[in-house]
Amino acid sequence: MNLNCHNILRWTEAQLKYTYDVSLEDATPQELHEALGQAVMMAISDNWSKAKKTRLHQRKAYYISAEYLIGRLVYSNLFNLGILDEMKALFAQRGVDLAVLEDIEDDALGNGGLGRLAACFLDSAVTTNIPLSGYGLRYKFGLFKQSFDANGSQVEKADDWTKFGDPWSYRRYNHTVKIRFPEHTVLAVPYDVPIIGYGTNNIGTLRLWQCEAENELDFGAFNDQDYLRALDAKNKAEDITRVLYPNDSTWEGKRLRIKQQYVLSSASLQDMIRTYKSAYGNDLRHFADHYAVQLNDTHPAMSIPELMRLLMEEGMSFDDAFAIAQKTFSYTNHTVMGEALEKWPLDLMRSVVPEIVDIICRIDQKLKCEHPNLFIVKDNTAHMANLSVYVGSYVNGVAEIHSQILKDDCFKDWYQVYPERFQNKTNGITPRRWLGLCNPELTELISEKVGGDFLRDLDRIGELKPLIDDEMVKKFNAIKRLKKEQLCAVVKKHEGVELNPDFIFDVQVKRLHEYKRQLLNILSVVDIYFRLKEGRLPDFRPTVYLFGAKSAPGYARAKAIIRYINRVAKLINNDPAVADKLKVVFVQNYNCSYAEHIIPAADISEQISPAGTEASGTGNMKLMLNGAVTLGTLDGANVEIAQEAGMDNEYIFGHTVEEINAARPNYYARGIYDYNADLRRAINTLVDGTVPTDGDQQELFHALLDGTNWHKADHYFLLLDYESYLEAKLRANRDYGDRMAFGRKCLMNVASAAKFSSDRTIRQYAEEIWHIKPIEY
Ligand code: 26W
Repeated sequence: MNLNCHNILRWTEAQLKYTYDVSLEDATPQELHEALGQAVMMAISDNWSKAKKTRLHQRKAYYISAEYLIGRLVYSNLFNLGILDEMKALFAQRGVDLAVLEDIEDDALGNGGLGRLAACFLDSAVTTNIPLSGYGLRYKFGLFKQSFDANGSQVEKADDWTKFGDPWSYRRYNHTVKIRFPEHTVLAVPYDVPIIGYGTNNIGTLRLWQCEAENELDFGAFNDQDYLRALDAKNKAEDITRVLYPNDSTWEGKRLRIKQQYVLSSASLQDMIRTYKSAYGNDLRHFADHYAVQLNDTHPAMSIPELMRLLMEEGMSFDDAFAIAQKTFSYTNHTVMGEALEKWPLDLMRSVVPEIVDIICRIDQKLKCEHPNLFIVKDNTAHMANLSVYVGSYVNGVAEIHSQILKDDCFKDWYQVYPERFQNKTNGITPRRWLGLCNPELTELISEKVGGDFLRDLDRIGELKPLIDDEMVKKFNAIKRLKKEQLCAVVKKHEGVELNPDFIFDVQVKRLHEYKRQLLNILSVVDIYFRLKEGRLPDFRPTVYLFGAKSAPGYARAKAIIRYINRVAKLINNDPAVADKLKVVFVQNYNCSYAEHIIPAADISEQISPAGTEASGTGNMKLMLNGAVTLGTLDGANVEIAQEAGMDNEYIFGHTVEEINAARPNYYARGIYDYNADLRRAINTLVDGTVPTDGDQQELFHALLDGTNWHKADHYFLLLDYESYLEAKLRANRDYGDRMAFGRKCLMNVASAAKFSSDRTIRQYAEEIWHIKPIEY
């Protein structure tokens, strides 16, 4: 794109003048962000409308997702436009350091992996010119902001992300649609976010729906001085998109959640039908010839009956509507955790979306006629995953091992009837944000070697492999050291903790969940701490263990784990005996922007879920691309990471899926506890007072060793994998001592990361699921 940076600077100044009456020099970071955002929106507007016109008559795909974890847009947009450095220089000439925009908060309309994947997919689709648009919800409050109190407990605060405005979207009131519920009709108002591709004129669209009332004020009530009732309709409508549900992988059958899901589904389908009619006329029988729709997990699965409802409303028969829906939709599964699968009680659902329930029941009857052993409705409960497999073209998992588990376990009966529907699409990440933007130093080093613009074609990064020599390893190590220094400054600023950039940076950043086993990590750190004090680890290389994670606010055990890690950190960081060897830091409010600082600085990437639990993981890919070695199990995409980089370049440990399944029936965690004295000492700190607690770690202790009524002891096999975990962790620590050999492993990871570009993933969706081709712009 040919953008004039001087114009953008001038427009920014003009915006500042007439919206805030401030000069460039005096503007706050928020004012500058607003104005610069608006200037960039102006600069891209022609290309955006051209791209929309070009797409209108092409077969295209829609991604429907309840979550988009976009992160901060200002730097990535300038980066993708190819003007980040020039704009920085121009502003610098005027005495303004664009680094002040680090204060701008993220767009955090997602919880974790599933939402971040959706954001990476949009970036990749636009960059590769694949016609894909996104639909989502514009929550007033995104994922909560996290801090820790003096006890080390998580405290949540509302994320009012638009309080200073939102320069990166346009409100398109003229495309507002109505959503009908038995007790009220609400408006869904679209906000369009441009998705700016890298090295292309193409610009995509993410359309986010916001609920509003038809009539904001009841004047009758107002006249009666009943001001609360006067605003009743407004509040009830706005409640629907008020807040992102902060649960990551635990399912809750809440009324408001059904409403959210229905608004997302109905608004998006109505909008598609409007677009379809404007391009192809009123005959909807060819809907599926022109559009494919991808369901990001089952959160938007009501789209299936909703499309059928809309088609039948236009006079189509049930069978014809069914056939079109089946051709239109495909479904991606993102988890095998039973507690995450959406199962709506029919009565609850009927009270919110009665017509949708009727259609689901008809679909279920049809299914049971064809295949009496399969079901969508059972015990008066609708199983949304089954609905999505039945009324869809394809279902896919997100890493090879996960897709296999779907066929063997979760959807075994379905796989027998519809084997041709099951696919795999291994996840990916956008190399623009996760290398180009967050690690320009490493990007430059790679560019010098392989030349050209490898960020558009990550396959080329593989050309590094034969070029890795001592000189390159030295340069890589120097860059890693620089990224650690930069991270140290950020951690100092946000946590008040001083870290040493000469330490090994061992990193576990992801949502807090028992299955992700942050507790296993910290128990090994406690064990290492004791051993160091006993002089049993003479060659131990100084290491900082860095954690970043949010817990669902209602997830008591996850919160107890956060408290425990924070208290261990306090104990260790205040013990002068290990001050030059060991540090533990749990950063607050881990989010996209924090990740962009942490990931480039990491040496060791902790990916330690028991095999068969993490569907894929994508943080593992980001860390690999930035040259960290994986300390991980054979789970999710770790399997493919080790395949690509070679087992010798990772630290793989623990039981395989098969071994865990074999161990499960007779698993006895206490036997390992009794046998392994070092592990026992570490686990005992949950209850023996070595680590100050207020009794709330007692429950963790019992869950590990005794179990509860509903779970067997140590449900996630921490004790089973402990020995091989510690062995691998200490081996990595020892290997780090040979700086050249270790740096070579790191570089082999960088050079082997091509497969994990989301450009590759999105091309596979386009070819193998949506059957669409890139467009010329
Ligand atoms: C309804 C409650 C709920 C909320 C979120 C259920 C399930 C989810 C998501 C499916 C959880 C999620 O984010 N899954 C992650 O998806 C990533 C992208 O595919 C994978 O890399 C992670 O392994 C998976 O945990």
